[in-house]
Amino acid sequence: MNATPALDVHRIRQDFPILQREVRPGVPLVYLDSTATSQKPRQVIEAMSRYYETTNANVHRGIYALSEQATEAYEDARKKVKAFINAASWREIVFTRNTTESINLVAQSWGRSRLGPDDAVVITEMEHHSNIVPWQLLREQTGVRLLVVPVLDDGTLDMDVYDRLLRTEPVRLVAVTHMSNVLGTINPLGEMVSKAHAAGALVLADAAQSMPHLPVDVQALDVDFLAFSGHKMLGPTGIGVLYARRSLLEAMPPYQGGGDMIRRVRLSGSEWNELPYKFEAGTPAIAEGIGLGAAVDYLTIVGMDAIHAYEQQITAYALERLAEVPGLRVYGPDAARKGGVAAFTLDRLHPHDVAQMLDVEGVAVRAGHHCAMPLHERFGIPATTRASFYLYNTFDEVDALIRALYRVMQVFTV
Ligand code: 7TS
Repeated sequence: MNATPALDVHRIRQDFPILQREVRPGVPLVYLDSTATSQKPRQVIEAMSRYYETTNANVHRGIYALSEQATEAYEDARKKVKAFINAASWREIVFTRNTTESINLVAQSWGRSRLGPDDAVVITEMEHHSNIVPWQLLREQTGVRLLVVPVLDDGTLDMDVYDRLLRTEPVRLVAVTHMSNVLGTINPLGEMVSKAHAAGALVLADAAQSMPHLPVDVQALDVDFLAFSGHKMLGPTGIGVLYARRSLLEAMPPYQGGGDMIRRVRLSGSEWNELPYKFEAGTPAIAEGIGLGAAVDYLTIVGMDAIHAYEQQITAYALERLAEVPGLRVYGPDAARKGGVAAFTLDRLHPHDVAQMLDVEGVAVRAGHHCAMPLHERFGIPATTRASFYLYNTFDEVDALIRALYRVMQVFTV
């Protein structure tokens, strides 16, 4: 028996003001681009407005009540994130701007102080540019080697190559996406971590796509670093998270210097603040942190198991309907092994034309390389059209996508 409670999608939709709007008069919005950024529920928008209307002050500074309340609200959000990912301590939750900044922090602080030409970092062919380019920059700075796990035709990682690299190369870090933003592939992160640890390597997981859609438990996964963005998980832009094991953070040098990250500054030298503030220079994104806390509350009440189960159902339905469309090819594994993403090509039609025509019908999808150019190159295509699903999407919206695709084909074959 499946004990997971079903989602009441129609009730959930009532919480998202933007989903009530029409793109043009008479054309309702069908938002299928949550992989790029999710929509925000009223609870998140209101938490941020309430902060500005009632509590706005700088944090960690004031002696006065307002600043103390602002600090409490902001630090409360950090504790919510800690509980959401089951970190051992709130001191392991570093607030950043987004996934990209979290990964750059690890590369520039941990990587730059520890890696050299005799070391290797392993990435994969399915990474977002934000988990490729920081390591290329690090390679230019330190001479560290960058090794790549290929993607198989079915959109999964070549685990034989992964095993071989760990066996034969001086791998110090594996930087891998938990879930692909194009193929939707959910990688076997727990297994990859235990293999990496056995070989003496650490693991950084890019959880930009998994955190919004799957239950993620950093202690169960035993992962060393984990990066994600607030804006893809119902929260605002401008706030992201780096989780790292406390012992690693303790040993790492600061990433940026400035206010808040110091304990004492003398002109001859400075001492660093305690965790996590050592990595949070300058006035942080206070309202955004509070908004992320509200998003975490929202996801927790709905339940990550329920969200994941619903997304598997709607994705299976979408893949089934897309398979009916002549000349359409979806990339990535079957619904059981992927999250709510369907990136596809249509014979003889350019993905940008497809996305533009879908927009006429009110269907918002993204077209392009989705910041994963090496992955598109691997499949020999310059671009895909990508539809993605979240807890507020309905089966009717999948039908609207399919109807719109048939109209696109009619227009282009006349
Ligand atoms: N990693 C993955 C797997 C992603 O999907 C993205 C964003 C990022 C990192 C970077 O996140 P950011 O918040 O730092 O920008 N992915 C997408 C996308 O697929 N379409 O737009 C952004």
